[in-house]
Amino acid sequence: MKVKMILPALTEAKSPYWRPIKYSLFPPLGLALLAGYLSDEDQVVIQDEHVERLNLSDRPDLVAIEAYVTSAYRVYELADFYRARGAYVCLGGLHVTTRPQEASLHADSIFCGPAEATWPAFLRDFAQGHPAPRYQSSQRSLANIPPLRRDLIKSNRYLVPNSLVVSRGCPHACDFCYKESFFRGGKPFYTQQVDRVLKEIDALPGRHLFFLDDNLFADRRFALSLFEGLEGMGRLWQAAGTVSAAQDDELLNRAAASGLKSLFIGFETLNGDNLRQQHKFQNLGRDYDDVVRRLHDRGVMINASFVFGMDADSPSVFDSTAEWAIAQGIETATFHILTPYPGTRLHKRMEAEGRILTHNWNLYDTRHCVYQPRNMTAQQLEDGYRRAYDTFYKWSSIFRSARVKPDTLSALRHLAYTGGWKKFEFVWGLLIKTGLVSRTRPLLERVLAGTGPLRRAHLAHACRGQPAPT
Ligand code: B12
Repeated sequence: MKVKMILPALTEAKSPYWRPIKYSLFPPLGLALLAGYLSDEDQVVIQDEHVERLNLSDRPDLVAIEAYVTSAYRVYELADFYRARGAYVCLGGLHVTTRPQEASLHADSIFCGPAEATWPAFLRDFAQGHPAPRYQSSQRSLANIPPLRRDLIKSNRYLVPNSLVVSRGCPHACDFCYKESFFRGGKPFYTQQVDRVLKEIDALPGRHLFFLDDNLFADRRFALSLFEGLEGMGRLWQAAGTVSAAQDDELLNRAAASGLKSLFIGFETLNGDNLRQQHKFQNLGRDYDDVVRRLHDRGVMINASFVFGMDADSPSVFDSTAEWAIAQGIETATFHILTPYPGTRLHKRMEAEGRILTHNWNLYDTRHCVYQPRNMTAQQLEDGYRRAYDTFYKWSSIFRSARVKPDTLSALRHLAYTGGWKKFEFVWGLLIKTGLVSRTRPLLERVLAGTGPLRRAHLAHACRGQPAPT
């Protein structure tokens, strides 16, 4: 059987928000996992529209498409196209789970929730000629998943092909998060076995790893045992965690010792009323300055995530948040406009209050305001969001931030990492177009590790003014 798996892209390349490097980071792991359930006789292709033009002249028997909220219309367009060509079309992923009726108009079968149990069930039904129109996940386990079909990923098109997901979900339940609806009807958080994860890591080339888990630190025992296993493997890794994990000395020390170099943290807001309203209790009362200090003291860079537009935000929130992040020496920041994703408690509340301004899913990309904010206009929110980005990433801010670092090596690493990520868009664009993006991986590893030219410059700086060794 010919099987085609597609990760469609969110918007047309003309969009002012299209950053080639952002979309050339990670391969579609969900699809590579689902491909692992197919038989050896099947001919399988995975295409990711973020990094390649789709081949639409093929005639697959079975098409599996992943839908995020922002790619929904493109997903439906592709699904209709392949159904018209006679293929059997399956749709799954986050948006399908939250809008099953909408998705089922374009699919032969839809899949709600994680598909580790439902996809193999469907494959059996399909082989027997009686597939169901809808599969709803209820069993949740990663114990018997097949190895990811990394051989189907065109790894030279990604900066970080060594990305992994070793858990699903998160034990917390914040109002704005997709998790609530996606994991409904089963366990909301579960992990792989550590031994399996370490085996998978062992087979990955290079040094760099990126864990895409929502919260790698959520199960303390699992995390400690993973970090213990990673120690001595010579890896450099990045992941996402919470402020509470950063305040857990043992966890953080172990993570740093095993190669943690940069952590994505959902600070979300500097305002406690906002945290309470969104039920993000795990951040309440935490000293954010202390979180930053602890990570920086251990040489861990920070990607701080903030959400603008919660009900306690006023128009001053943009400047004060960006200013805090710069003054703290935070390396990269991701700002978002609060987005009531369908299926979330936030969406329900906004709908009940009559505050949803549009159901155009293209705009649910955290860069547009799709609801009526409480203390400002939608325009003020969008303008302020862009201003926060401009302020945070202007060269003077980057230098100011680098200056608060305790030593020259960290300051140089800050300049290289932040500048490299945001200030050379045209170079990234060129590297991606010419297929050379994967060649920059060794450079990324050096920046993360603080070795090579960075260490030499640091030593030169440290030795300046001292008598030459005799
Ligand atoms: C990596 C990532 C990206 C990467 C690339 C995505 C990729 N290569 O897969 C990049 C950087 C490009 C990206 C971009 C964006 N992302 Co993103 N991303 C993620 C992240 C962190 C991990 C995805 C992942 O690998 N998950 C692990 C795999 C195993 O799970 P999975 O993909 O969901 O697949 C499982 C099931 O969904 C199901 N399944 C999925 N598809 C299908 C299809 C079929 C047929 C079947 C049977 C089953 C099935 O089976 C899999 C196994 O259970 C998630 C958060 C998360 N934890 O999922 C956010 C997330 C998916 N992103 C999100 C968003 C908002 C965006 C952006 C809009 C951000 C932006 N402003 O640009 C864009 C939109 C991209 C688009 N195409 O529309 C949201 C989506 C919200 C929503 N309701 O749709 C998430 C959930 C983050 C969040 N917490 O809000 N993203």
